Formats: sequence, C-alpha cells, structure tokens
Amino acid sequence: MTKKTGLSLNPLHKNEAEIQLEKLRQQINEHNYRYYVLDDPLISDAEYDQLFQKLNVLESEFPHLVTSDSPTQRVGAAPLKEFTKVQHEIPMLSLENAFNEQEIVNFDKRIHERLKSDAVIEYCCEPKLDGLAISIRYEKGILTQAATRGDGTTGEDVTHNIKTIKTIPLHLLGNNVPQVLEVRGEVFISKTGFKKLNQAALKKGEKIFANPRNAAAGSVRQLDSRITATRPLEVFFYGVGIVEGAQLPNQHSGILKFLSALGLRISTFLEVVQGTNACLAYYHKMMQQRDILPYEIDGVVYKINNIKEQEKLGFVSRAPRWAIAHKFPAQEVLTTIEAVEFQVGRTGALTPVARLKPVYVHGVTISNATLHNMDEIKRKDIHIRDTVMVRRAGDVIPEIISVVKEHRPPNASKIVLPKYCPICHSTIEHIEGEAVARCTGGLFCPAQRKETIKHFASRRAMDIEGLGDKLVEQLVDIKLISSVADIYDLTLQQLENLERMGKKSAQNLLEQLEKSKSTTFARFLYALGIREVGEATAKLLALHFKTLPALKAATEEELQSVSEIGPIVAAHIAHFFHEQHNCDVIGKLIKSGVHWEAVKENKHQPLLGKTFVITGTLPNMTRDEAKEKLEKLGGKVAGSVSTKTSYLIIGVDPGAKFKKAKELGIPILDANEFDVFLKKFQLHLSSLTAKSP
Ligand code: 9MJ
Repeated sequence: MTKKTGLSLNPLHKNEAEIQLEKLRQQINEHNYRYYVLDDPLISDAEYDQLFQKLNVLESEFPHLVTSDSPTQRVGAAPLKEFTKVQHEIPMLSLENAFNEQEIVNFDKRIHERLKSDAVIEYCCEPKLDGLAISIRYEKGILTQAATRGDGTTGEDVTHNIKTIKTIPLHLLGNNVPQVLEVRGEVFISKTGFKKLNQAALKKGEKIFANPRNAAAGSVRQLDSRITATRPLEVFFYGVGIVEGAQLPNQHSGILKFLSALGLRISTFLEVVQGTNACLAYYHKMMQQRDILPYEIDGVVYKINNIKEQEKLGFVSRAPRWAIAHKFPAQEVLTTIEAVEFQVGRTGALTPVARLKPVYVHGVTISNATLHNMDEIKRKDIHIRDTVMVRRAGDVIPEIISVVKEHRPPNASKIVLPKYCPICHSTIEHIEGEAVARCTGGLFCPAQRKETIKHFASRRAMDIEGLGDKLVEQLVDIKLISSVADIYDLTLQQLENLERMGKKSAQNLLEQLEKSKSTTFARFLYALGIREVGEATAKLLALHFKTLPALKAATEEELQSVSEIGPIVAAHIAHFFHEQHNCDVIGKLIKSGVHWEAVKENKHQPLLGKTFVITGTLPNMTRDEAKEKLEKLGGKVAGSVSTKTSYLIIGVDPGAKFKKAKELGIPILDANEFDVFLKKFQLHLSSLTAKSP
C-alpha cells in the first residue's frame, strides 16, 4: 500500500516508481554537477528544492527503492563506533616541498638527468590546497568507499562522511564510466565556510577551529556523519589510483579533464606550461590571487604532464619524483600585543607569552606568540600595546619579529618580570647573565608539579598511557596527587568519581599504572626530571653507574668522568640527589613497586660511533621504536642533520632534513632500505630485546 501525498502522482506501480525515481535522481545529479562542479546552475534554488522534495516523498513511499547513491543519502547516518582501516593498493603519495626558486630549478635538473633528456619539460600547474587528502572508489560509477590517506598505505574508511559532501558525486556522470575508478583529491573548507562555522561554534559556546585545515580534517574524521553533514566541506580532485576498464589519457591534464567529465570537481586554475620559468610565473600569479580566492592555498604544485615520463620517474619515500609543491613563504602580519603572561615550566623557567589581538593569517588564527625570555624582549624592545609584526611558519609557534615603533601608543607599557611566581607566589630568581628567570617554588609550585608529573608519565619516560596532561591538571587541582610518588596510590574509587571518567577508563588507567612500574633504569632517571638530564644523558648515567645507589653516591667529579657530562649537568645531578624530598619521592616510588632489570653491558654494538637522523613518518614503526632499535645497536639518534650524520632515515613526508642531507651528500635510507639495514643486525637485536637500557 502506498500513502497518498499532495506532491506525488501516486498510486504508482512499483516499476513506474522505479523509473520515476531514476529520472529524478539523474536530474538532481545533473543539477548538482552544474551547481557544484561547473558553478553554472540551470535552474533556480527553488526549482531544485522542488525536485529534491519530490524525490524525498517518492522514496518515503517506496523505501525499498532507496539506493545508496541517491542524492537523499547525504544527510548522515547513525554514528560509527570506530573507523575501519582501508589498505591503499596504490599508495597515496604526498609531495616534496620546495621553498625557493633554486629548488625548483634543481628539481627540473634532476628530472632532465633521470629522463636523460634535454627537451623542455611540460608541467601541469595546480594550486596547492591545504586540507585533507582522500581517495574515493567508484565501482560501475557508484561511490562505494572513501578513505583518508593515513600513512599513505593504510587509511581510515570515511565513506559515511564523504557521502555528505555535496561537491562529491555519489554517482558518476556520462556513458564513459570505468568499471573501477579511484580518485584522489583534497577535502577542504572555504574561507567563508570556515568563518560561518566558527561563528556558529562561538554562538553555541563550542570550541572554535584554529584554521580551515583543522576544521576540514576534524569534520571528515567524525564518527557521527550527521555532524559532518552540517560542515561546509568541498573537494578538488587531482589524481587517480586504481583504474579498471578504461584507457585514461596519457597526460595528467587530460586525466583531470576526464575526471571533470565524470562530474568530479577539478581546480579551475590548472595551467599546462613549458619549463620552469613558466612554472615560476604561475607561482607569482597565484600568489597575487591568493587573497581573492574563496579558499586557502599554501602554494602551487608542478607535475610532469606526460604520464609515461611520470611512470619512468616513479617515487621515492612516498613522494612522486614527478611532482613538487612550491610553497608560499612564511606569512607575516601586523597585530597588537594586548597583554603578556608568564608561563611556568617544569623546571620553574618563566616563558613570557604575548596575548595578541587575534589575526587570521592565510588559514590560521593567531592569538599568542612566544617572547622566549626577557633578553629577547629587551633586544626587540617589545612593549604591551605595541603594534608588532608576527610570523607564522609551518606548525611552529608564532614569533614576534619586530615592533612598529612609530605606532607605539602613549599608554604602551614596559614588560616587567614579575617578582613573584604568577602561580605559587614564590620569589622569582633571575641570575645575572642568564637568559632564563625561574620560580623558586620548586615542587611547592603547582605549575611545576603539574609539569613534573606530566613529564614523569610521558611516553618516553614512564609511558603511562591514559595519564594525559588534562587528567594530571585535574588530579593536582583537586589535590588527589601532589607529587609523582602519589600517582601509584590512586584508587579505582577515586578515579571513577572524576569528571569525564567512566569505570572502564578508571580500570584501564590502573592497569597502565601497574604496567608502567616495570621500566628501565634509564627511563626512570629521565622520568625524574632532573635538570639538564634528557633521555641521552639518562642512558649514559644508567650505563655508567648501573645502580641507583651507585649514582646517588657519585660525587660531581665522578659524574663528570662520564663522557658528555660537564660540570653544570654534574652539579644539577648531585644537587638533585642531595635534596631529601627527592630521595623520599624515589623511595616511595620504589616502595610502590617501580622496578627495572639490572643494566646489561652491551659488548657488541655494531653501530657504535654512527649517528642517525630520522625524518618523516615510518610506515612500519614509530620513530621512538626506530630510535630504540638503533640505540640498542650502539647508534646515536640526533635531531638535526649535519656533516656528522652517518645516515638519514626518511619516512613519509620528509621535511627540510631530507633536503639538507641531499645537499651534504649524506647516505639516505628510505623505509624499505632501513628495514633491510635493521634486518642485517636482526640476530644481534634479538639477543638484546629484553626491556633494559
Ligand atoms: C593539493 N594538496 O592541492 C597533490 N595537491 O599529487 C595537488 N596534492 C598531490 N596535487 C600527488 N594539487 C600527491 C599529492
């Protein structure tokens, strides 16, 4: 039985309804394409709404005829419990970055060398969007799966969310649809979309997004697609993955045109050019247009247009050799300093932070900038209420680069180092000649206590999963813990009564706390947070002194006999163990069950004397795991590339280190080569896998 409504022509027979539904969907798809992809609608919004309404009514009368690719299926569905993983058969590549013209010239030169050709190279130039990369699979023209890039090999299934994006067709257009087509592109949020989203969030008292990229990524990685459906997400497609049952054009620009004909939105700023000079002209043109574009771009991309040549070039460390992103320079903006606050770190060091009048800089709202220390403030002559030039480069904390002195208002005030700690009111000590000023409150200061406990629980220290920063702050604020020694006294009852903590999470945390008690001497030393004792020094100390009593008894001279430990570090270590309250904390931790295996002497260290630097994400192991493996073999892992680096290990998205290593001619191992390299020492590793430093 069918229900009669004003809009439908019912009662219809099932096959009549099927035909009508199909026609309506086709019409709506066509209009979607004209509106969202071509930006050239044929009908008014009211006419479109009428068609959509008609489809809605008909589908509600024939619910069993609703198809997964129907335009009505974009509204979002019930939340998922978790994302399922998707393997990318063809890896989703990222791009190598270039920051200046010389790097583009070098890139072009490398291409010529690899292709063994002198001919001018044809490039397809594209704007570079800074959103979230996705891969969408169409089978017989119907959207069947959408996945994030993840690490390039494994992403997350976000089909439910991607289907809510109106610029993405659920059904490809035309008669030339491949059997299987995976398309790759960038999901993003326009400048106005971002503004509206944050205005709405502010109204509702919700957290605002820092930039359109975070907003886009957060919206796509939602378990509840009904939320995603409310977000103004858009897409541009720029490539393909698996293609079956179709012969694609042999030029990149041709492939993009082919995608467009299927109803897939591509950039309207594509240009095919000859040689690097034309690429650079495109770069300057796009940089000028950047502010009037409706969406953020953070650079442009040059891709070799000839697909055969692309195939010849292949890829390295998950970035194609045939493409490069030419990034726009770091952005600088003017704003004013509204106030300066002092943050207290783990060792009591005070860091002045400028609270700025919020400014939106090409995609990011900046409201804070670090002032580093008082010397820096003096050197740059920074006052409160000054107009300042702020620079944001990549993901680093924004910095003030200069003051516009001519704009200094009469009520500008000097930044004064407080006499007392803003948190615990202990006196502030500022030793002549030292850049850093410190709160003398020590562990009496809640800020230092919180930071000490956060450090103790952190991944590279005691590795207590579930004891995150927010929880530590909460536990200290409500006085359930006041030192690291108290965390092992926490009970199930105390934990499960906390705000935002269920019984299950409380139980998990207790399990993790128990697990963390079995550690290594080096991790324990690092976790104590002794000044100047980082991970590397902690390892040296553990290896040299072997036991806690031996280390505690060491004089400053004995400490200095350890290579790489100088007088300052030695003094900090000796001072730490002279403080009775530190010894009490250690005693209590050990009484709570914290223990480690005896430190073993590693006689066979084939990588002794070799220094490694790791950059980018490794697909098969975390950086920490790689570091641990190398160190067990005697290798040292450093943070930056220099002439002393023996090998650079590159994962996905290697950064400036990759470039520097190439310039210095340092041997580079990609993830696969690194696996082979490690396997060479596997035998050795297996004899060293016990959890000891
Ligand atoms: C962006 N983000 O706009 C690529 N991209 O090509 C463009 N990203 C890309 N192309 C291969 N336009 C890997 C990534």
